[in-house]
Amino acid sequence: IQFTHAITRRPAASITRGLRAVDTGNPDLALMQAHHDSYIATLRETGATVIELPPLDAYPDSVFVEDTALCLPQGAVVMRPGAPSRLGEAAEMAPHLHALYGEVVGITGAESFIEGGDILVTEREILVGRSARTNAAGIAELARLVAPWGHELREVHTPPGVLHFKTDCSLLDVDTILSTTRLSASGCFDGYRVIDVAEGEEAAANTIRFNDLVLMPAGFPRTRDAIAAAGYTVREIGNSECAKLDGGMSCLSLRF
Ligand code: CIR
Repeated sequence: IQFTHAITRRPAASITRGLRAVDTGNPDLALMQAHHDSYIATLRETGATVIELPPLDAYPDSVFVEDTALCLPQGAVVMRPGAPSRLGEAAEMAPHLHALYGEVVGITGAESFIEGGDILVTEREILVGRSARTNAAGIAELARLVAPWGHELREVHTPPGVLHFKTDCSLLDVDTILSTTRLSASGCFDGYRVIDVAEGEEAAANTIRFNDLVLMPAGFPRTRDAIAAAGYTVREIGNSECAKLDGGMSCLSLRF
C-alpha cells in the first residue's frame, strides 16, 4: 500500500487543555511543534504530499487528526468523535476531504460515536475496536457506509483502560501487525503475522508504516530493534509531549 497524501494539523496553544487518562503534566507547545515538524519532514521524505492545516485553538486535541475521518481509496468517511470536546473537530476536517476526494460521506446518527483511532484498515478487512469513544451504533453505521465500496468490517475489542484500538497496534505491511501482547492475546489478529511490542514498551505500538519508512516514537529500543530485524527502515520521532495526552504516531495524520 503506497500513500500519496497525508493531512496533519499544527498543535494549538490550547494543547495544554488536551484530554488525558492520567495527568503527568502539561505538554510543552514548542517541543511538541518541533516533534511535529520532524514527523512531517519524515512523511515528506517518502515523496508524499503533506497538507499542514492551521492550529485550531477551540479544539485542544485537534492535532490528533486521525480521529476525525477514515480515508479509504474509494472515498472518505467523516467520523463522530465520542469525546464531547472533540465532536466539532470532524466538521473542521470535512472541507479538506471534499477538496481531495470525489466521495465524502459521514457518520450522522445522534447515538453513533466512532473515532478513527479505533479503526485499522488492512488489505482484507477493516477492524474496528469498540472503546470508550466508539460504540456499536457508530460501528454499524460505518459498516453500512463502506459496504458499497466493497469493505467488510470486523468488530474487535480494545483492551480495558486503553484509549483506542490502534493505541495498541499498527499495520506494518499487507499481513504484518505490530501489537501489544495484551491485545494480540485476544486472538483478534489470528491469520496475520504479528510482531510483538517488547514488554514494558507498550507505547511503541502506536507506530505507522508510511511508504518505505516505519515511524515510531523514540525511546523504545527493544521494539525498534525487533522492527528493524524484521527488515523495516525505522525512524524514531520524539513523542514525549503527545504521549502526555495519550497520542502517538498514527493519531497525528490522515494517510491515503
Ligand atoms: C484524546 O484523548 O482524544 C487525545 N488526547 C488523544 C487522541 C489520540 N488519538 C489517537 O490515538 N488516534
